[in-house]
Amino acid sequence: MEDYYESHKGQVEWQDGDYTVTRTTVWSGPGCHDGCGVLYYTKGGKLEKVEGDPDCAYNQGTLCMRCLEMPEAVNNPRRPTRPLKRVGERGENKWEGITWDEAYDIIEAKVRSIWDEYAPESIACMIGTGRANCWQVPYLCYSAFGSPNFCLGFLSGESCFQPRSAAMASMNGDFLIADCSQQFEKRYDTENTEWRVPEIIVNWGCNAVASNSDNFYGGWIVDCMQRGTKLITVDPSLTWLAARSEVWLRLRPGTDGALALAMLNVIIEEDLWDHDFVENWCYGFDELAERVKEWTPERSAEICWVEADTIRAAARRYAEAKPAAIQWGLPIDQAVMGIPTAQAINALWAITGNTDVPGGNIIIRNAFDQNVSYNYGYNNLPAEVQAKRIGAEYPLMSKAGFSSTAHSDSILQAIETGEPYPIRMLWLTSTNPIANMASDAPRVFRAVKTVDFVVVNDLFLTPTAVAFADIFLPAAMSPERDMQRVWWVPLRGMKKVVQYAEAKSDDTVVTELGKRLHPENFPWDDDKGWTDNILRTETPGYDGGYDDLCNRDVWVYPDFEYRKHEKGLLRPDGQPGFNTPTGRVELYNSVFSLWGYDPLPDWAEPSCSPYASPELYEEYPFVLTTGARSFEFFHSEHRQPELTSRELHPDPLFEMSAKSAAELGLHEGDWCWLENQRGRCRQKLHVNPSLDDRVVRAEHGWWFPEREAAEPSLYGVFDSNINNLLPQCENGVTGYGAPYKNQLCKVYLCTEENSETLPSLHVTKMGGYSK
Ligand SMILES: Nc1nc2c(c(=O)[nH]1)N[C@H]1C(S)=C(S)[C@@H](COP(=O)(O)OP(=O)(O)OC[C@H]3O[C@@H](n4cnc5c(=O)[nH]c(N)nc54)[C@H](O)[C@@H]3O)O[C@H]1N2
Ligand SMILES: Nc1nc2c(c(=O)[nH]1)N[C@H]1C(S)=C(S)[C@@H](COP(=O)(O)OP(=O)(O)OC[C@H]3O[C@@H](n4cnc5c(=O)[nH]c(N)nc54)[C@H](O)[C@@H]3O)O[C@H]1N2
Ligand code: SF4
Ligand SMILES: [Mo]
Repeated sequence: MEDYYESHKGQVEWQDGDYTVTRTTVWSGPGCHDGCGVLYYTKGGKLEKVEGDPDCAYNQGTLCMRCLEMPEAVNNPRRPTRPLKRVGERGENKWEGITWDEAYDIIEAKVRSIWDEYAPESIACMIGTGRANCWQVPYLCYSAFGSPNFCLGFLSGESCFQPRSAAMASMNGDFLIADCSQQFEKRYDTENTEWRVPEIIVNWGCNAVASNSDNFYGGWIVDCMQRGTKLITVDPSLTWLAARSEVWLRLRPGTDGALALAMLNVIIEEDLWDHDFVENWCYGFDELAERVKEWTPERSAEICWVEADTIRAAARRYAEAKPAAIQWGLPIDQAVMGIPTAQAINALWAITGNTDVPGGNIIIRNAFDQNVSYNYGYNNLPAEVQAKRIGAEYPLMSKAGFSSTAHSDSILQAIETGEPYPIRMLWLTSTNPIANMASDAPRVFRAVKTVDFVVVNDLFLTPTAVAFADIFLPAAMSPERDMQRVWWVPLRGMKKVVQYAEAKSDDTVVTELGKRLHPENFPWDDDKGWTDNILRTETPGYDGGYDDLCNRDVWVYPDFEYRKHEKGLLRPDGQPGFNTPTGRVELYNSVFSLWGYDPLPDWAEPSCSPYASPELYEEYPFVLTTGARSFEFFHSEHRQPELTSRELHPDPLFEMSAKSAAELGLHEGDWCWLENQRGRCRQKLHVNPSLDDRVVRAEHGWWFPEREAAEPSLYGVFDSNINNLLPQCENGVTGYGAPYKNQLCKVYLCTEENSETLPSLHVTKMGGYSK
């Protein structure tokens, strides 16, 4: 077999018997945050097989199951073939097939009437996470509709990577990620790169082998382990990585901030910090030291349900290892204290001298300084329209370019109250909020029903599409798209190899609609033309266009330097230092103090917890964490019964310890109700012997494409929806962070009597939950 791949080295396309083989990059949909190198095998206009590209340094021939099974999704009989117009009531699932031109006519007329009768900002555009439309839809919002209101699909507190990003950007002037050599095409070759194997990697609330989150491929951690790296894992559950760790910190969900503060305490009290880096490159160390004094391991041990000596051991091991990297995940964001927790963890790698060193946490930007993201096209908006962005009152969100989305919870409130102004139209691309993204699904269900006009652009008819869409637009999948892909490195080409019915790519839809509304902002002909434009005008370090990237390079790695702060590579003025007001890593955050926020890391109890709400805890005696990623699913995707993913994971699962299950008389596989003061849902019990007896871990994103689409069923979307139990609009003072991973619940067996009214009926027809 090796000869086969050797013989095609350097080729972008070849024949293998009846198959045409194309070397390119995959990127949603179906979704994922990553862009692995693939070989697509097509025959007779159909995708038949996908292999990992052994020559691509990113994934080195490996693939997750979801890419291996991609033909099942691409050729899935449930995919809508053409644009649809709603003919019945919302929720009746009655549609008429229309042409793309008819769909654009209807949308254009609606947009123009909103422009005339209200204002462009009454249109809001939302997307899901990290898929191949995260610059296209912002551009549509700002540069075609003329609205500043772009955000994720009701993601409460923007709590997916944005809290961590905003904390990092304000402390360091840049983003940092764990260094597993991913920025070098030569990868683990320590003779020819400056990279060093991390002595320790901390998996902090991140199960990267399942999630591959934020363009970090989990397999890299395993590659490092094979080269000697030891692990520390911070997770309530004994994950695959936790089980292979030197230290496992089984903390109570929602207490990461308290743990990080205690680790800082140990490192400072025991003089394990890097004096050279702190004295030369950090600002506010004394204030930080003063703040963490009270955070003794004993104090945090009580809060976190982890032994004080284990906290000490982890702090010492991390601080003494050289180099050491922290790979952190979503639970940091998904807490009301998300921002201060991220500050604390960032301080850990700063004071131990692991900032931008080989094998530490490196400063990374997009390849060739390409800067198209959530802010792409924002400058086409007049200043007075920018000022109307919903959420502009949160300076961390709206000032200094740390992030440029509207505030999702405030958009929900604007829909509900008409304040500060009404939202008349919603554009939803690649998001299925009532199945998944919204933390309070029933509340969002009721709110979106009241919006005058809703467009849903998706791969499948989802519960969101059936419940709200006036127009549905069928989206092209990954092998049906011509575009480019960047998120950190490398820069990658994406080449179309098949066409499904009338589906169109997100780039094509945005271009065609944009040309009707603001042609001056869309000076390219089509998707390839747009990609060409981005490569030639927004990617200063790259010398090619679409054709060079897709047909010559496939992927390109820019040069990479460590210790950029020493070399004057970070600041616009070319001086050494970090791109912050003080030029240093701000342990004491000077812009936070300017805006009236606490400049130092801190922690407080989640509002629903054994200690903050003891009366609730009496009734709901489990701490509930939700949404840990599985290998089979990407959020609400891959639930179609034709997919191997669904075959291997047919039912929604929640986990509790064997002891707790026994005490409640429950057994593996029992269908149970999970319930709290807000609502309930049913999932199947999977005993997880590693959990603390007081903790329950439940899945998110469940709907059942095989069930009735029309309401009240709505594909059973509320029946097993853990987001019946979560609040919306409970955010940190910065607007960031939400308690997705720290709630309370009780658990009881499903019986015929207590299952008479299922949640989907209760929510869709009886106005139930989240009152
Ligand atoms: N297969 C798959 N991959 C995905 C996704 C998917 O749906 N499926 N989603 C993508 C998205 S958008 C994201 S944001 C990432 C998220 O991916 P990750 O950052 O890995 O986050 P999670 O999987 O939510 O949780 C990681 C681990 O945190 C543990 N945990 C739960 N609560 C807490 C807590 O309070 N503190 C700590 N320290 N740990 C806790 C869980 O037990 C779990 O093992 O994954 C991305 N990748
Ligand atoms: N309880 C709980 N809830 C959570 C989480 C949790 O941990 N716990 N995690 C939260 C997080 S971090 C996130 S990021 C959100 C994610 O939420 P979303 O990103 O909104 O994920 P989905 O609900 O799966 O919706 C994505 C939709 O996009 C479609 N799609 C995929 N690729 C494409 C494409 O290329 N083009 C188009 N047009 N459509 C496409 C899919 O078919 C799917 O219907 O969920 C959040 N919800
Ligand atoms: S990380 Fe996994 S699912 Fe994502 S692109 Fe790579 S192989 Fe596919
Ligand atoms: Mo996310």
